Amino acid sequence: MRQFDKVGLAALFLGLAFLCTAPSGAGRLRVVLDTGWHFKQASDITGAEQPEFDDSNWTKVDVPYTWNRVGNSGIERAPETNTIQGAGWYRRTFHAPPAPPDSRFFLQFDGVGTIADVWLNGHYLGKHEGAFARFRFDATAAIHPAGANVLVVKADNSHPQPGATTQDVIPLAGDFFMFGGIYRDVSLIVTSPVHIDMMDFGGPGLYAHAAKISRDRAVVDVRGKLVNDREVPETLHVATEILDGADKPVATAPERVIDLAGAAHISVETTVNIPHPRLWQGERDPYLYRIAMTLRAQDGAVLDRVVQPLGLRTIAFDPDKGFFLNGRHLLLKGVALHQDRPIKGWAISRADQEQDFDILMDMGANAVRLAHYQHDQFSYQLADERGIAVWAEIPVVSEVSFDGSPASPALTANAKQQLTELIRQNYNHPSIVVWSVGNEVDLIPTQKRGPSKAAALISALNDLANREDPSRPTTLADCCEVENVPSGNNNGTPAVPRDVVVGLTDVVGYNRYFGWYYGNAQDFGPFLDRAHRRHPNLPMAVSEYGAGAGLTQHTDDPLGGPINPHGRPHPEELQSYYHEQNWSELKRRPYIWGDFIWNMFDFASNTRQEGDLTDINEKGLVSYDRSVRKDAFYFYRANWSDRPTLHLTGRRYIDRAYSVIDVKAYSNAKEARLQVNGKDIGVARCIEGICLWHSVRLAHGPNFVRATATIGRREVSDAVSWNFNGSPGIVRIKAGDISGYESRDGLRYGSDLYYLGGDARGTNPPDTKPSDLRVVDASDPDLYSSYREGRFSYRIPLPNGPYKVVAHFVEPTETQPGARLFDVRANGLTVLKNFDVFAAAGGKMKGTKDAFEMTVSNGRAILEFLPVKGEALVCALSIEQENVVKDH
Ligand code: GCB
Repeated sequence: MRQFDKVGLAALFLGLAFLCTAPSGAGRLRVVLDTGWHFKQASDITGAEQPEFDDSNWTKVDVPYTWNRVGNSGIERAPETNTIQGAGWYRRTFHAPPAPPDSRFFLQFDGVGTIADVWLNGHYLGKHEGAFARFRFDATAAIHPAGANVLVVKADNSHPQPGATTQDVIPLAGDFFMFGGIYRDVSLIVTSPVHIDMMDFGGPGLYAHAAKISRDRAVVDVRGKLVNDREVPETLHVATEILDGADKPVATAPERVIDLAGAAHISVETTVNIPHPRLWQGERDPYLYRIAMTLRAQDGAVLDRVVQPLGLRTIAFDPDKGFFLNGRHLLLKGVALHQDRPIKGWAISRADQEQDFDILMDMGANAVRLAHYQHDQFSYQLADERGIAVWAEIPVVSEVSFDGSPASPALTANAKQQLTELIRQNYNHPSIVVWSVGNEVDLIPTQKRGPSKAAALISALNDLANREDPSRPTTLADCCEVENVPSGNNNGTPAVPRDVVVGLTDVVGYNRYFGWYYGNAQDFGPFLDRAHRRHPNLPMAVSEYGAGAGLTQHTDDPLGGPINPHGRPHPEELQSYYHEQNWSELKRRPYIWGDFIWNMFDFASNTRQEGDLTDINEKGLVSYDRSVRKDAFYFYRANWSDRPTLHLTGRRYIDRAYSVIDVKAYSNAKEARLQVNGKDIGVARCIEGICLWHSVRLAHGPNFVRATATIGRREVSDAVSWNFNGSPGIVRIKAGDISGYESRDGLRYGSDLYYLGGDARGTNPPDTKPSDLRVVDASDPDLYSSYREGRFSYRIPLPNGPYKVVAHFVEPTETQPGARLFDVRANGLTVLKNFDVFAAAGGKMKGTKDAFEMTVSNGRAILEFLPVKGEALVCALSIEQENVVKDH
């Protein structure tokens, strides 16, 4: 077992709350500078950094504020969309608070995308490169302590490309939009000239780690970085104490008296023993202490004080048994989060972050991957307070250069800076269990290209993370480790090692999308087993898996037809099916230390035109605006949470194509009962969270569907309303199609259903470019765009009686008559013999149809498609009872 952080000790930067209220002379003072900014989006504005510059015609904004607006519902891009990546200027005037004459003034930015240049009163304070970390500038020399100050920030989120300002700033790529601007708080912090280091990569300057925890006591090692910004030496009294959850001091270190030279830095290390410690136990008991370091002058005056929360816990990762918190196994049921919302972009509030945590916890998640970069401090604080384990990461995403070469020295330096910021600023959060140093970078060496592009950078970052924080393991999220590639090589085949993730980081995560981008969900488990066998000593997580879902797109059978993962449509029911299948693979593998769903929420990505949305990656289990929890959310709630859950699926699929359907609910009940229009349909057992009622009949018109169950002693119910506007005596099926189709003559064909065998195919692969589409020669070409092929049958529930069947065909591949021949049988009688689509249609890619009669006697029409030569196929079926009232 890899034991990390024998005792993890943490403190959260709660100091700010304290600072706001701290009187001058008794520590620090923080003034929030969020209001009253003037903003203009423009690349270069001559003189804008000068105090006298006239910004009266700029837009008045409060920060957090981004000019970008990305992602909307509907398949057209909304006119308000703003994806401009370049510079945006922010200016405001403020008055410094009254402070003693030798005070130090620091400007603190909690997040500016992507590069910030800052001027105060026309003096250039500096540049910060990196969109996600907090940074500070010492503004003492530039500030007017008694007068007006003009603060100017140029934020630049230029798209990274060779020659761009951002060319050496991570991330170079990524499936998320990089919003620009001051999107988190800005503040002025006033300290005494002797302070706990304000310039330590944005970190608190106070770092704590419990070296030992036993039932009787925890031994906490504390390091404070102290700075004397005066030229003269200062004698300091340094007090370190630990406060319990009720703010009562429970332990103190012996006071240290330190002579700090003028203009000097010093690191003070001390130990505090906490008697009978109470552990941070994740959700069970996320108990937090606080650690406080106070600097006093000889006369007793408080010079500075920093307070940080502190959680005591151990973490360990076992390659065979998974994750352990305080020696107890804990399955990390995780979700990944981005930090954006509609309209606000990255400029989100604390309430937004709280809502996100409320939602993920309601689902039963106990772990979160704060992807793909450092999030707001408040999110890590929430994770501490609520007992949610965190995967924290820096944005080394996909690319480390533009031309396939290894990372440049400048990019490496920037990645190191961002990693140092991430770790120092978040070191004290007990919730963080891993530092991730890369996502989906190219780790595969090839003979052609030489050594892997990213391995050197990843190794360097790994070493840095281990030095900065030996108490937590490093990880990476791998996309691309290849297995079973022939080792080379006398025929030019590149030799690809199969263990590229080994030896780079302490533990690893796999991003894999079996059943979405490739393969089947059922391949996932065997893939993981093979990886586990290849890397028996490497603790493994699943760092991403997920599927898209359009809330207005539906299917009666998620396997009815292929989809384009990069396109439209993405029926909601397919996402549910994907997660059912994937989770069933993952839950059976105890060696996995954590599973992280991609993603908890839809998020902005302006390369995506998918599902029914624009510029949004819709793999979220919850909509971008957080208002809709998709069905798959409740699948996890039923499986992950103890909260009573009963949820009928397909609730947004209101206007139904078929009158006989399977009804499904997600529940953590043992069984549930279903009623349709007041009629009892019966009880279904709920297996692995899924309760299923087969062949439920809907009436013409509105149907009120209600499920009930008892969970514990609680009665729970859920209800949906579905319309079936067709007739029970008419079934129209678009074979091989996941969505269904309304024909040019206004007839509704449902998604492929009631079939047994065969494969769903299209006349064009789902990802064909519009310009390359092959169009079927027919009066309604799209009716022929998909087909079921092979040896297959349809068993269609229908009232008894005589029927007329129309079957539509196309020959998509064969180029001559006689190449494909098949029979069609209707309830045992051959209705088409040696049918040759090519011959009947008069060529390839031409639509043709055939009609025949059949009689349904046992409540079922059975149509069999039996190959004689090649495979049988059919594009669409229309089965209509003779003399039925036609209303669709
Ligand atoms: C990945 C990436 C993530 C993408 C995701 C997707 O593997 O790490 O950034 O958003 O796939 O949806 O394709």
